[in-house]
Amino acid sequence: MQRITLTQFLIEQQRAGRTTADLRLLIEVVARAVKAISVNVSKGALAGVLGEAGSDNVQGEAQKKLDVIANEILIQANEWGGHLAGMASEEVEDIRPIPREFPKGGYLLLFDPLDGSSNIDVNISVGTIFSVLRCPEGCVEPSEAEFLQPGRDQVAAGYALYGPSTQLILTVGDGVHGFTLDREMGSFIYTHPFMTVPVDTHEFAINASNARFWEAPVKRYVSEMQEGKTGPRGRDFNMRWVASMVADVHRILTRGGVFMYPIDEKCRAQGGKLRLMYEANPMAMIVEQAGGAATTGRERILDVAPTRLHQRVPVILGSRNEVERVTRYHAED
Ligand code: FBP
Repeated sequence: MQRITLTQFLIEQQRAGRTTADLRLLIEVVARAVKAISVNVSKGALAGVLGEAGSDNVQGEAQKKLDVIANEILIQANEWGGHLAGMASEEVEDIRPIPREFPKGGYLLLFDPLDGSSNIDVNISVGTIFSVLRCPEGCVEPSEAEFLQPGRDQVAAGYALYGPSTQLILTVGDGVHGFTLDREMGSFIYTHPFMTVPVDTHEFAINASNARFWEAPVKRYVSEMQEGKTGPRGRDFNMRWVASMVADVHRILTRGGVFMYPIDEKCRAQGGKLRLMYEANPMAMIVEQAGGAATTGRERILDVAPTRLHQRVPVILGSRNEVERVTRYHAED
């Protein structure tokens, strides 16, 4: 089979009118940054990049050295790129304007530079998640308000998975496509066309150590699966939890499943655990584009009206029939 690179794929998308030249070039800049992050992640202790950075991020979480390195790599690459009006990062409190010395573009980029930070020092897969929005017409100096657009207005979303191989998973609104980094060529090769999430599954992912804090609908849903054949579901289920959202979602894109980080008594005050703008929204767009579903338990994630840049939301996503079932349990509650 002829090997197609990410560049060739994106040019084909542009020729078919499914993306603009600027969006294509923006995605290429993000892909280049991902390659540089992949090199740092894979070097680990050899490059002295493991462990704490000695600083906290806007969420009050201790930053890992790789959180800071990945954040800097993405910011430097994209502020120079010329396709953005502004950026927002999990690691930075306010939006990041494009410095005056660089040309500006019509897009807004939001990202979680290194997802799954708790797994970095134990050599388990981590990732980068990104979301692309249009900057409102006529706005040259966007403020936080311009970024607060519902997820359904994303023009592109993707994630990189730094695992045994480095992969880039992408949607520009025409299905979900996967690329694998060929380290010798230094190029992403098109390896997973039109990824789809099976509508049914026997696998669920949730941090079960929070069970005592869950709301009744989630307790009901999970206990029915744990009862397996002997319970109302009449079949057995298996559980997986990597604690890197990117790795858990990638497994679901590859073989199905349902991922849950629901609201519970532990995270209710902050509205949830995962961040809407650069974790939930991009993953929800990808999962929906792959035929799956994504809700907060009560609302479609892509319809949530954002109110703050770093707001958190409950997340339930994956195989459509399971997401619809647990969402129905919330409605029945
Ligand atoms: P960050 O690492 O970007 O802060 O992401 C949050 C996250 O690590 C997700 O990737 C993952 O799904 C979740 O938190 C794990 O939570 P927990 O530690 O409760 O299992």
